[in-house]
Amino acid sequence: MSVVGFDVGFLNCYVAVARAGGIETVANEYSDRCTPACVSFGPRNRSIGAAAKSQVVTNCKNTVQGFKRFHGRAFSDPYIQRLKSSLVYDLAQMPSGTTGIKVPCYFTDAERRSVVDAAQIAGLNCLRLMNETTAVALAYGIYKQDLPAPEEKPRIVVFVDIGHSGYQTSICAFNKGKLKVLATACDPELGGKDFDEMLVRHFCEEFGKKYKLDVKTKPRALVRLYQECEKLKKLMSANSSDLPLNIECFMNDIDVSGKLNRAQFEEMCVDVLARVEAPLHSLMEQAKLRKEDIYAVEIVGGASRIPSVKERISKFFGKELSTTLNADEAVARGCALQCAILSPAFKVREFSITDAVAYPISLKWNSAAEEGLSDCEVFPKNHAAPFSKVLTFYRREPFTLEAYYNNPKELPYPDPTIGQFVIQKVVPQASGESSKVKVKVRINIHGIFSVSSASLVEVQKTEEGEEPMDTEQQTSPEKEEETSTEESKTEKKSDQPPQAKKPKVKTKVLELPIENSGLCPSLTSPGKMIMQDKLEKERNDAKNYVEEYVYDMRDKLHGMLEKFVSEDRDILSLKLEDTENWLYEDGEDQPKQQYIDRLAELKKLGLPIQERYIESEERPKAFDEMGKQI
Ligand code: ATP
Ligand code: MG
Ligand code: K
Repeated sequence: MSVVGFDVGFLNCYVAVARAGGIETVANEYSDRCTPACVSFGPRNRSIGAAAKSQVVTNCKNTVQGFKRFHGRAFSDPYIQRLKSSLVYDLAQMPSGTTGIKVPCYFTDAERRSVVDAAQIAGLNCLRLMNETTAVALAYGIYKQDLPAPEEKPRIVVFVDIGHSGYQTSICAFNKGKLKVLATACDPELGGKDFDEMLVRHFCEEFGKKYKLDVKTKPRALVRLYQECEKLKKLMSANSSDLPLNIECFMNDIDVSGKLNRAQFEEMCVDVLARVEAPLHSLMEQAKLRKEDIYAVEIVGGASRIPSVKERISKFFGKELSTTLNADEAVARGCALQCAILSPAFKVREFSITDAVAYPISLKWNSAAEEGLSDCEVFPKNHAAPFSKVLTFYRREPFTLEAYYNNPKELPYPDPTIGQFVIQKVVPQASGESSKVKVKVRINIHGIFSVSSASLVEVQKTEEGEEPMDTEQQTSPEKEEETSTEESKTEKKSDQPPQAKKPKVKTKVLELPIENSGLCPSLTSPGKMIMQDKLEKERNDAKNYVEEYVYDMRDKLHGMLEKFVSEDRDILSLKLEDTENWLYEDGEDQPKQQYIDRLAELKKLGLPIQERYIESEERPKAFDEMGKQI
């Protein structure tokens, strides 16, 4: 058994595996530790990673990159609409209203569910879906030997991850054996891509003037320009002098060239750079800490290498940044560490992680007491997660709880709905009074919200003298808390008989079914694509068998089988040649069965020859055997 941590980035993916000796970032089939987050849909099958990336230019319409931010988004989402124009491939609206990428598509559902589903489809058991900066925090903390003792003042560290598409920060408190995320802040639309965008815009303009080229009209040229600009951006991180950008046969057979230096680059990126500070401000404000309280600021993510980005962050905190973690691999390594901790197969130092709720969650419901809606914030911002809470309602009939993000302004999505949960089979008490209904809401280890269970407490009058029985059990390993909803409190006052006259009662707990609705539907038939890839492989294999047989048999006809061919030699030779030609012409691209049939035809001719050969080989041996027996 092995446990693996994945960092699925917008641009790049990293995979780290826990081994006996520690965490190791693994290389892909090209011996590269970084795998492009890229899928290319060919006419018959998919290629993934580096193989797909190599088709970005040739198969640009069907090669998808940067899909990380599309998971679970509605097609009408302004983010999608804004991005649409800058993408080379086409986006489409799925029947469910979510965003599909126009190639065989399989993305729907809200992000986390979608990722957990995707992992399951890939045959992986997702132990924990982690926030990137939390994974980084774990990778930082677990090896530190000098963390303050549990009762001491915690060590405060800020983590900053700037990738290709997004910028996230968190502030964490460390003590020996544990970390707690105090606050998080992000700009989900600030990353390396924005710097690329500025460069592309600049060169489009320049080439427009200099060569009269309208680059935006040619997707292929645009894709190449993006690639070159990204390279230039990286070079500028290490060099401040003038650097060239040359592309041969760029458009209309024209070679283009330009140059740029870091100072010019920074000037054209002032607006982008200005956005670096806002999340840092928010972070400090939420955590209610002073800059002096911070022990270190750790930066990771590819775009954290841009000198002017580093400068801004460093200036904000008034301290040198620390880069003790591997900027590219820290997320994957942190995830692998978490898996190793969670897996019984590994002995790892215990390290407890308390994450923070990024977006506050509320429930609303139809009030039984008054007309109208009531609501309650169940998980405020920065509330510890994972976590369960039990809410108490007094009801006579089934009711619906609607979960939603209550601060849509800070949400990266325009739709704040999480889902509706119908608590079914609620009935009044035998006495006609409302029943006490306990509803458990939770944020699980993946950060996914749900109304996870509901139960009705049935009150039964008991024989005199019998003790009331406490049937409530806490089984959840997660932190749990019990609260009453406002409504239940008021009902409690009016509905319940005065304490003094309280008869001896026995309670029985009935589990109630919950129906989810409004949650995005699960992923659609990716099995079909896995099937397609499998069939394509089988088809290729069948073709290869024919080819192999042709070459093998031709060799043998001139070698070991030579003595055993008679008039059938010419027929077979002809047939082999014929098949070879067919393979390069009409037979290049045929259904699997065609290859199987061809091979069978060849074998029908070849087999008698091979049999004669085997017989002649076996005969002397058989004589030997007989001789021995006599
Ligand atoms: P995200 O975290 O946003 O989903 P990601 O994890 O795929 O994206 P990273 O691999 O962390 O992103 O970073 C990729 C970005 O970093 C790209 O924009 C890349 O051009 C940029 N980058 C990498 N190295 C450098 C460098 N030396 N200088 C400037 N930018 C760099
Ligand atoms: Mg990343
Ligand atoms: K373990």
